[in-house]
Amino acid sequence: MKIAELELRTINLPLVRPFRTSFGTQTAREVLILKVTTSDGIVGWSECVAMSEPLYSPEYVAGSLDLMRRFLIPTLLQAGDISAESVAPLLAPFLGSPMAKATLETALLDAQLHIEKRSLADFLGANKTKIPCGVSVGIAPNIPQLIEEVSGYIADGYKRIKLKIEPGWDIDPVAEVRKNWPDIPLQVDANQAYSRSDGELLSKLDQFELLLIEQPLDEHDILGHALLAKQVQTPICLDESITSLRSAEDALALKATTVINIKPGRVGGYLEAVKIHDLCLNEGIPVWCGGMLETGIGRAANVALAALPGFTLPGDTSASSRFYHQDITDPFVMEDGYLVVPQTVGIGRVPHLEFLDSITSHKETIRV
Ligand code: NPG
Repeated sequence: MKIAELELRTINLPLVRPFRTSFGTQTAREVLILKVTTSDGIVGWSECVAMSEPLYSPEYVAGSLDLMRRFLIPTLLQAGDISAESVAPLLAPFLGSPMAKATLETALLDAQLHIEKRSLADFLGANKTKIPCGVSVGIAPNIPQLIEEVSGYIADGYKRIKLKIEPGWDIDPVAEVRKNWPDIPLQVDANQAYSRSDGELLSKLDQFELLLIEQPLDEHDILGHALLAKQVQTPICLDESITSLRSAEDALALKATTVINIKPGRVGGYLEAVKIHDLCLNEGIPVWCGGMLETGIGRAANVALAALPGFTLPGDTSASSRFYHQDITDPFVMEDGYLVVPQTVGIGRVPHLEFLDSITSHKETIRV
């Protein structure tokens, strides 16, 4: 496959409600969208999960754009005839930036699967046609508002609730949600907000029979997570710390994690995500698919990944309406707590161009 044209654009989508985490509050999502056209006129789409600011990871939208246009895209163009599988090795000399690299690999994979007339779900090895959905609930202004928000999601049919926590917003909100819904699968996500000395505090969460505590400590503190895992009974799940197959192997070997959140953008793409899935499946480690407020483009690909056999826990693969009044693609609509896995060619969704244009703040085209 030869690239003929790349179109990079940034869009802005308002969120249905503010989303507060320990690293900040989002009220809108700025997204970098990539369209690749091959020399045969085949099109592939992807989105970059980097946020506007480097608060969750070092990557951010303007930085990803710069990196892609300055280094990554020229390297792929210089390579000539390429496949999705050749993207990661070609871009390996450029350090870091898994999200930008994943964006290029995914758009090329979408195009490649259109050429092969194959769905992403089939290509990745999915064995399910629908997947159970979880929902991630931001830090609320107070407990009554949290309960009201969670009630809405339970009424919608979500099968698992994830509560964002931080110091000062942990034991009490979790206790209250557990009291209201004694049987709902429940987990918490700290986004690195705690420190090694918080073991005793976090062990107070054990009484609520949570599925897991996600990323309590700094992403680089693998030893700290291993020590914490001995102090708390609730399984520890790593998110930010897992940036590659190698880091997953290390964290498992060091017993720093017994569950893994796989986010394709964070690990450099869907091909690396499948390798982590395969490792975990072999080792009996449950995995689930994380989310980063994706539009229908990224969501479609995540839903395909979440249909692989090792994804035994519901992911942050919510309906489009969890975050957006209007998605840029046909929306993902939940039925009885499930989303249907796209079975059409490629990632299975294309943007609605008129709407996409109406929310585009920047667009540039690179022609070969
Ligand atoms: O369902 O898309 C979703 C959001 C799930 O909580 C969620 N994502 O830390 O996992 C996270 C968090 C996140 C959001 C991370 C935005 C980075 C950016």
